Order: sequence, then structure tokens, then C-alpha cells
Amino acid sequence: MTRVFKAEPYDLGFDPASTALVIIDMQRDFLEPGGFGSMLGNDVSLLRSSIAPCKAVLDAARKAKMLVIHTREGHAPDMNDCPPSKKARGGLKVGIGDAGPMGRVLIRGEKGHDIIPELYPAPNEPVIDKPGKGAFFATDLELMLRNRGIKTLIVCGVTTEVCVNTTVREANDRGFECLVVSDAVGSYFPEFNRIALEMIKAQGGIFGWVAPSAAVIAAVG
Ligand code: C5J
Repeated sequence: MTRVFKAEPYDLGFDPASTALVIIDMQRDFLEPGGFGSMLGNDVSLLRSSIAPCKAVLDAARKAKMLVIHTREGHAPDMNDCPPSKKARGGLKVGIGDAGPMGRVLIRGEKGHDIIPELYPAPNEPVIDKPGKGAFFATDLELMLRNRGIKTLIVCGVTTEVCVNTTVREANDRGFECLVVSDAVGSYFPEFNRIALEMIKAQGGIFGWVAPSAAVIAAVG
């Protein structure tokens, strides 16, 4: 059954059976004080406006029985999957792997690495642990999507210009059609948020489509 997202730069047809919601890195480490985002010197409160729209889209996707996938950026406790260049970047006093107020920063199994309670995955929803910014790099995401016949991705999460944009570009190159939910993504830099969304839909949707959560929920309904 084909439905339509009212989106920019033009409407996008989709079939709920071949569409997945991908929620990028809604982790304490990015959204709560004391995590990786804070350690980088950011005001993490700027990301919180994305939570309610993201939850509304998540509820709609669950109701429509669509595939929902969550991602988490982070590293194994032995940090074998963390490039030394990533660990060194920024010269942080407390950086990746170091002890912080929410446990070791950006390390799997630590409190800060987990997804915020508001958007916690249901037991049947896959969680992709990724060592990089893009969700396709060094993960099973592509295999998982292809095995389920997924063609269209609804993308929410943080941050718009880093992990959301990187993932959308990776997905686009692999032939997936991505719709980014404009109010369900967030950045520590409002200007980057705006421009990152512009970049996705520019040039006839060079990386994908953009629509607000209300339009996405109305179409998924
Ligand atoms: C960052 C992310 N910003 N999830 N990660 O380092 O966007």
C-alpha cells in the first residue's frame, strides 16, 4: 500500500511495510549534563526540544507496526574499536573512555551510553551499537534493513549535522530513501541544525527529504 509524506523538496511515496524508523544516538551522553556532549563544551539543553517530536513519531511507528531501530554511538570497554585519533580529538580533560559523572564516557554498558528513558527501546526493537558517526560504518545495519526489505528510512535523533547527516549520506549512497524529521533532530548549534536540514533537501533532495513530525505522523497514521 503506497502512502505519501508531505515533504520538502517534494512529496515522498512510501509503503509502511518497507519503511523503518531509525532513531540516531538519543543517548544520555549527548542529551544529559555530564556526558560526552558536555565534555565537549556544549549546552546539552539545546537538544531537548527534539525529544517530544521524536517520541510522537516513535509512538506512531509502533502503532503502525513499523520496524524501529535505535542506534548508540560508543565503544567497547577495551576501546579496541576506538581510533586513537578519535580518543585524542579535542584534547579533553575527561574524554572517551575516562570516568565521568555517568560512568566512562561513550563506553558501552555505562549509564551515559544508554538511551534516554523517554525514548527507551522496546524489547523487540533492534539497537545498533556503532563506533563511528555513520550508522552503517562497521555495523550490521545495512544487512538488517535489506533482510527485511526496507527501502525508506524515517530518521530522527542527534546531532543533525554529525551523526544524522553522516547516516543519511551513507543510506542515500546505498539506495535508501531518507526522510529527516525536522523537529525530531537537534544540534548544539542552531545554525548548523538549520543548514544541515537545508543540505539534505537542496538540489532536488540530493541526500533526501525533510518534513515536520506532524506531517510524518499524519502519513504513518
Ligand atoms: C557527535 C552524534 N555529535 N551522535 N555524535 O559526536 O552526533
